Amino acid sequence: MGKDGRDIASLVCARLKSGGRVTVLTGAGISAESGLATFRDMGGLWEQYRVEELASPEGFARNPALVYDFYNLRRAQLNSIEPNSGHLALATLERQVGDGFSLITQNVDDLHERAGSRQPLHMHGELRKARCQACASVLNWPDDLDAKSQCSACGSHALRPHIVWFGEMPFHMEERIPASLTAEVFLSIGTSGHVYPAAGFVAEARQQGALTIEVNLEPSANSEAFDAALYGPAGEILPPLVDAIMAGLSE
Ligand code: BV8
Repeated sequence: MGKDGRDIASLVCARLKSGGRVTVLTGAGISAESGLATFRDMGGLWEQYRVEELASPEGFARNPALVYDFYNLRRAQLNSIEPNSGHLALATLERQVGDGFSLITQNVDDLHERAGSRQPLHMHGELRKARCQACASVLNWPDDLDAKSQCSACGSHALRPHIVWFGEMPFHMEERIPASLTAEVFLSIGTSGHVYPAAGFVAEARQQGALTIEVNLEPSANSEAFDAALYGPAGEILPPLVDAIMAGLSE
């Protein structure tokens, strides 16, 4: 890790040593090295589909079978991929920092959990869950979902992917995300900064005095809001960065 990385690690340590908390926001980029397609990069999922047809209530109402299939395809992908070193490094940092650590993810995969993160805030929902439109129950759903799938709570056949679509309110916006944006360090990883309200979190954290850091392949759409940045694959950047932070905390 170069000088920039070491400098950033020491800045983070200085904040954490004085009792500071750290909030991490992740996007599709942290799962890219596990083999999950990102939305915007070459071959990104949205290039193959029009997003309005898929990730929106209107698209689901218009063609539920297409939307069920889109999520069934992505859910099935989860069975053949593993968390990568970026997910694992974040879980290590979480164990070190303890209660002062919050993880907000835009991702709907379960790779953070499988890497050992205890309770990521899935603001855009989760692929391996279904939600009943009749009784609002949220059910674990690791397999294919379709119009014939039955709710185990109320017996209806009105299950949808437990995913936040465009135009829908993201989860945890009332209390847990605002609380986590008061942290002293805000670390954004693998997100292009296009999708709101997530893309606005860095400005909120900065306004509250956070040290803001971006780790991404290239500058995101909101890169000017970050105090510092490390560009490259998260799976290569995060392990040495977390190691340097841990070393600094143990001095
Ligand atoms: C809402 C679930 C109201 C679905 C998703 C006009 C202007 C501004 C905003 C809007 C607008 N018109 C409409 C809006 C609002 C809209 C929005 O932001 N639209 C955008 C497209 C303009 N937002 C909404 O509708 C949201 N709801 O606003 O409700 C509201 C608001 C506030 C409070 C109350 C109510 C709902 C948005 C949620 C939509 N659902 N996901 C699904 O997954 O199928 S979003 C979806 O997009 C994914 O969750 C994904 O996370 C996200 C894409 O963003 P990224 O994660 O950043 O992924 P991306 O591919 O874009 O970038 C990856 C980055 O990683 C790249 O920069 C790449 O360089 C980098 N990378 C790649 N490999 C690596 C890497 N980095 C490091 N290492 C690597 N190896």
